[in-house]
Amino acid sequence: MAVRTPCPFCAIQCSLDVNTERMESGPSPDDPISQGYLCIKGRYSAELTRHPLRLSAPMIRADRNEWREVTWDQALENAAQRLNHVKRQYGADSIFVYGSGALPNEAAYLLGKLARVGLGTSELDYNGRFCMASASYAYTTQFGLDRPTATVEDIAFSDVILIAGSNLSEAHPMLMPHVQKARRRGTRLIVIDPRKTRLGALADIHVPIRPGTDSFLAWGLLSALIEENLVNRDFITNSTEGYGPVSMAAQEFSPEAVADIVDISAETIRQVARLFAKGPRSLFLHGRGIEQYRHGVETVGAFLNVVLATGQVGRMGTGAIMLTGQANGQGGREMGQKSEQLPGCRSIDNDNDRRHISRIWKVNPAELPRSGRYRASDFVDGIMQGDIRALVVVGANPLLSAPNTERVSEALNKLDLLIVLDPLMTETAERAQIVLPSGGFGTNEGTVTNLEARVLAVRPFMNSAEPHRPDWWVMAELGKRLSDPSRFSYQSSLDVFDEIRHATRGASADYYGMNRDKIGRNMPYYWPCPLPGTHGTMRLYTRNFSRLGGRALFSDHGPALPIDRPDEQSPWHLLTGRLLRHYNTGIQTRNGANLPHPSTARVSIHPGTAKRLGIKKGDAVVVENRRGRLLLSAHLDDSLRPDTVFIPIHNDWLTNPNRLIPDGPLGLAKMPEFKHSTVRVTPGRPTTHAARLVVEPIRDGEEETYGILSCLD
Ligand SMILES: Nc1nc2c(c(=O)[nH]1)N[C@H]1C(S)=C(S)[C@@H](COP(=O)(O)OP(=O)(O)OC[C@H]3O[C@@H](n4cnc5c(=O)[nH]c(N)nc54)[C@H](O)[C@@H]3O)O[C@H]1N2
Ligand SMILES: Nc1nc2c(c(=O)[nH]1)N[C@H]1C(S)=C(S)[C@@H](COP(=O)(O)OP(=O)(O)OC[C@H]3O[C@@H](n4cnc5c(=O)[nH]c(N)nc54)[C@H](O)[C@@H]3O)O[C@H]1N2
Ligand code: SF4
Ligand SMILES: [Mo]
Repeated sequence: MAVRTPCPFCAIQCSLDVNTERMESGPSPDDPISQGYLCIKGRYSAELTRHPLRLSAPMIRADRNEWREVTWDQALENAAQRLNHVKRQYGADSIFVYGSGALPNEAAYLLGKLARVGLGTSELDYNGRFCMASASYAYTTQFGLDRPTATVEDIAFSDVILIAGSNLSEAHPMLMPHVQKARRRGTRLIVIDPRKTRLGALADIHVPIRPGTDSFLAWGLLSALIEENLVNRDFITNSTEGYGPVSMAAQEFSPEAVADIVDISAETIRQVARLFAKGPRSLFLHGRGIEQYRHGVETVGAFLNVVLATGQVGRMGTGAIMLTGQANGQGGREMGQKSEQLPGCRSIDNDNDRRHISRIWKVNPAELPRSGRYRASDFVDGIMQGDIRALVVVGANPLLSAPNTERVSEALNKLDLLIVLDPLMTETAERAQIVLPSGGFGTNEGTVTNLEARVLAVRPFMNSAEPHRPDWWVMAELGKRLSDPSRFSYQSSLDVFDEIRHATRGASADYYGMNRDKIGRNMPYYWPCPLPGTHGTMRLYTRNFSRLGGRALFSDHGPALPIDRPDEQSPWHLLTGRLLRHYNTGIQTRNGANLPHPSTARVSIHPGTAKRLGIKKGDAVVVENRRGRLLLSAHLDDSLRPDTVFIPIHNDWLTNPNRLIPDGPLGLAKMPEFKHSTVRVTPGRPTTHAARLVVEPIRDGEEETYGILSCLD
């Protein structure tokens, strides 16, 4: 039997047909994006159902004692009792709930309700803080909605594609055929990335920018547009506001003035500006490479200024696409697990929004908590200061994914109570007192919203006798035990979706008009979808923007440099990012049974730099700064700038680059500066057995093009 469900990995959400006898994933041939192909992660996704770390039952333990397998009823009772105990002792706000963009919409929605109604805590946030927070902030303030303006279909219709800070061929591989299709039509490709990735190698212009300086580049582009009279005056006058002061400020950042800062010639900057303005249809795509900086909001904002100044939005083949990362990174951020938001991207401070949600949740608006003091990016401070005593982590592995991991580890050890909901025994779960086998591929059910804001049905296919339960069910069961049970009685995930429709009615992320039966029959729905009988809006802003008054806003935030700067102690830029075959903290892919996973415990160094440092391919290398020290294997890579090294984020506890990443200061969106730090690199000597294993030579031959596999033969 084949069950149709989306891929458990990236936000493209390619549809899979899972053969449940052979337990194998194949592509759904009629999927509009993947069209009969899959990347290697999707192809081998069914490995997750036989993952060696898959939990076999709910587990509890007293403090550091041995784990004990228990029934669901015992586990839920125990969780509720221990949470209530912490709440009685230290107050509701001593409990921090940490959600995830891996959760389906129903689970993300109920997680927010569980925190705010079940526990009554204001301390709620999710791992999307690490992912989409900068882009969300910029799109919401400048355009009005937290969503890309265009869809994947627009890629093939554009004449110029500008891509900044995205490793598309590894992180969103199934978009590559769409870029290739455009290229065959003659579309020009510009890629801004300090590394010449495979996408960069394809580009007409690759811009190997100095890390962390993209905001200067974007202001330089705007300045060139103004100076060369390439701005779209009609569009600016009719559809935007705030241009006057921004155009004045731009004069300071001419291509010549920023060239040294960004380490790109003024002529290249002008060339990029001209191409983008002339289009005729230009599209801007971006990933975490420009967003995961303290000034991510400012940088995205400066690029959106370029889109607005040239009027490249609202027509087919134009617009701005933030390349959302996690499976439900889009839905996850509009369902109300974000500290400052209620479902539908409603504001937790807006009285009308509070009244609307209070009515749906049957609580008094005055009782609805407000935004907490801490976010996913600084909950560690809350624990260290004794404000947070209990942590509930659902669908995330913050011990590896949060910055400054040594401090995260110290904080987890300080907690009175840690509860983790995950299909796998993660590094974070190993520190917990209660671990619940919740959700994940094959178990979960509900809906997800992909990077186009298109809603898809998630279907379970595992044997119902196994101990894993869908996340929505676990939230509802916990909710019933923590507060008035009637607030959490749902017969199925369909009931939860129905509540989501009403909760988001009239909000910016409006799901009210969607029909759950039809989503189940694979009909496409995009939000905003306010009217039943319609299918929502694919391409936004064809007439007006969604801000009050209908105009887009130019961002007046000036450019800024990264937190860490190279000096004698730490002369090299460190970049972090992804590899094709692995996923995020690697918990799902490092330990896979059959997937041929290369070692990730490596640091990529430019061959010239390696030579200067006396380092050869496969040598043990120490990469360190004042925050920590890693022993890695040297990987020589001439796609890097000579002043830059790169470490993948998928590594285990000992080799994880987040040991070196600053955990503050945080910027407007409270995004840590994940992409960058500065380090010293020296030849190392493996002294322990564990270290010798780490520096095993890297296998070659892992380079099939973008890992895209034809799976229909
Ligand atoms: N294979 C795979 N795919 C994934 C994931 C995965 O773990 N593995 N994770 C998913 C998730 S959650 C996310 S968020 C996305 C992330 O998708 P991407 O953002 O595309 O991936 P990253 O590798 O994090 O970073 C992208 C690029 O930013 C560049 N970069 C670093 N610093 C700078 C800078 O200062 N300026 C510029 N212009 N570029 C810079 C890096 O060199 C890198 O090539 O991928 C999703 N897809
Ligand atoms: N230095 C550095 N650090 C980074 C980044 C970077 O580029 N550089 N990127 C950041 C980004 S963009 C992200 S998104 C984060 C990711 O950080 P995390 O989310 O902490 O990392 P994952 O490995 O994706 O962990 C997801 C967990 O959710 C579980 N899971 C999957 N599906 C389900 C489900 O349906 N239900 C439940 N309950 N659990 C589920 C998986 O088994 C896994 O344990 O890392 C951030 N950290
Ligand atoms: S591109 Fe690969 S990882 Fe992303 S959804 Fe498609 S198959 Fe899954
Ligand atoms: Mo992400």
